[in-house]
Order: sequence, then C-alpha cells, then structure tokens
Amino acid sequence: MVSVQPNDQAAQLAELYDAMSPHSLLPLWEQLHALVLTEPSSPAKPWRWTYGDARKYLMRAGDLISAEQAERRVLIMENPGLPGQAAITPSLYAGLQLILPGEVAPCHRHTQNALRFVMEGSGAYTALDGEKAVMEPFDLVLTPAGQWHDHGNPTDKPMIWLDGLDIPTVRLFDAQFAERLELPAHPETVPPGDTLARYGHNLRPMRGHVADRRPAERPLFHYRHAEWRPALEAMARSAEIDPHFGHALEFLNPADGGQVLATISAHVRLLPAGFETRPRQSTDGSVFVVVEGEGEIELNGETMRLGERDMVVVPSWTKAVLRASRQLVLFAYSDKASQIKLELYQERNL
Ligand code: 1HN
Repeated sequence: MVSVQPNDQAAQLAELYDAMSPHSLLPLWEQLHALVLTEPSSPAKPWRWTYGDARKYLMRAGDLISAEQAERRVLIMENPGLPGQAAITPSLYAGLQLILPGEVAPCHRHTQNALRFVMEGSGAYTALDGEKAVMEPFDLVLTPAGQWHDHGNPTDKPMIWLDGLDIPTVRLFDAQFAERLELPAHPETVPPGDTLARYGHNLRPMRGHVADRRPAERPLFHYRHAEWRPALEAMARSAEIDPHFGHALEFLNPADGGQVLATISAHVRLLPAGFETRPRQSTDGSVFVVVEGEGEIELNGETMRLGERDMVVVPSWTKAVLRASRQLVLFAYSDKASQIKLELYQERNL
C-alpha cells in the first residue's frame, strides 16, 4: 500500500527521480504509454521530393566535388521528421547518386544491404564482385551485404540513380563493418550479364557445381526494366485488378522465392488511367518512385501531386490512397523483408 498524500507523492517522486537519474535509472511509469503504443505512430513524415528540384542540386554538387573525392556523390533524402539521422524512415535510407561521364566510384563493401533504382542515363554500371550490371533507366540493381561494389560511367551522359539502403537498421543492431578495396575497381571476374544468363530465367546452374559461382542463397542482382515492364503490361491486360494495389508484381530472390534482400523488399505496380485504390495501411515504411504517368497520393488525408520520377515516402501505418490521372507506373521498396523475419509485419485493407 502506498500511504503518502498526493502532494507529498509528487514531491517525493520528483526527489526520487533526481536522486536516481545520475545512476542511469528512470521510472518506466512516466513513459510506459509512449513506449507501448496501441498502433504505430511513426516519427517519420509523409514527404515528396520532386525529381526536377533534387536533380538541380545534385548536378550542382557534380560541379563542385568528384565521385572519387566524395567516394559516393549522393544527396541524402532525409525525412523531415527524422533530422540528423540520414534516414527516410526509421529503418531505411534513401539518396540520389550522380556519376558523371568518365567517373568511377571506388570499390568497397559493407554490411549494409543496398539497391539502386535507375532514374536517368544508360550504359553506366555497378560491378558486383567484379561482374558489371550495365544499367538502363528503371532497372533495379542489388548490392547485398558483404559484396564488393564499384560504379563507373563510361558513357557521355550523367547517370543518376536512387540508392536504397538499410543503414538505420544496421545501425540499430550495431553491426556495421566496411572496407575499401586497395584498387579503385574490382578486377573483372566474369563478363557482364553472366549472372542474368545463369539465374535470370527460372533456371540455375546445378547446385554446388563449378558454374554455380554467385553466393548461392542470393545469386541474382539485376532486375531489368526490359523484363519487369512487359510482365506488368501483360498483367494489366487482365480484367482483374486488385482494389488496394492495382496491378502489382514483387521482385523475388529466385533461390528461395523470398524478398530481394535480407532487409528490403521491392515491387512495381501499374494503375490504369482513372483508377483509384482503396485506402490501405501497412507497417512497412515505403519509398515510392514514379516511373511513368501522373497522379496523386493521399497520405493520412493530405494530397500530394505525383509526376514522372518524383519520389515519396509513406511511413508505417499511413493511410494511403493512390489516384492515376494518367496511367501510373510505380516502383517501391520497403523494410517489409525485415519485418516479416521479425514477425512484425501487418497490413490493413480499408
Ligand atoms: C554506399 O555504399 C553507396 O555503394 C551509396 O553506391 C550510398 C550511403 C551510405 C553508406 C554507403 C554505394 C551509401 C553507401
């Protein structure tokens, strides 16, 4: 039984807090309800970056610093609700990277997982463990944790892509390791397209055989626009359309049918002109890129216009509605892969 009077209690509790805080001890009861929420309430804000604005500043950075000097010449897309954290959601990072003609971004590897989604330019590459993926607009290229990667642009036009990484997730677990290769670029190990030929057609080299040369659990790292776009188009000819997604296809790891990266999931979708989705919430924080078309996204009742190559972040549990004024094609990545593994993922179709 607590026997102190209310006024005394407040004063004595305050005294207790003061006395124990130098010992790194705090009262849970003062913050329990802020720690255990009845539903997600993300500190991240829904936010849109128009491509034209972001590109202008990125090109200016290109005048001022080389890819070599910067190691990676990237503008971080920082969520205004997460200042100073280099985070677009509490678990994910996004940035826009520029490689100018003739540049090389030096080879390194790290425990963060990364994906690139090409925004403009054609013919620059990411090399993964010495194998080049030659990139076209709207290709998806993976650099899974621990694999050497360098980028180069042998073309005469700038190359810009969106980087999606799990930097805040790896930071949360204090599991960061990184190293630079002594050479600027990894020596070529196999010709460009080798992995796509071996693993990209619902086939794979016999397991354990000498030809099974990629890390067997995650062999594929290049998902071409030239492949995914026709697949989405064929699907869109069907009369059936999902009321919450439109036509949607998720990128898969062919080795196990799972998500493309250990921590990150990715998908594309097509909304026919005039289509409006039903509202939906999910616990994964997502980053969307407009590949084609025009429309709007309504996030917790606030509407944002979407034009080609614009980027928008949809934090966890935001009520989202998409409307296509012209046929809208979108790419998205999210932390669903992490959440599924941690048995946290939930969604609600409204
Ligand atoms: C990184 O390795 C790349 O390899 C891009 O292109 C952005 C942001 C933070 C940490 C590592 C790249 C990155 C990054």
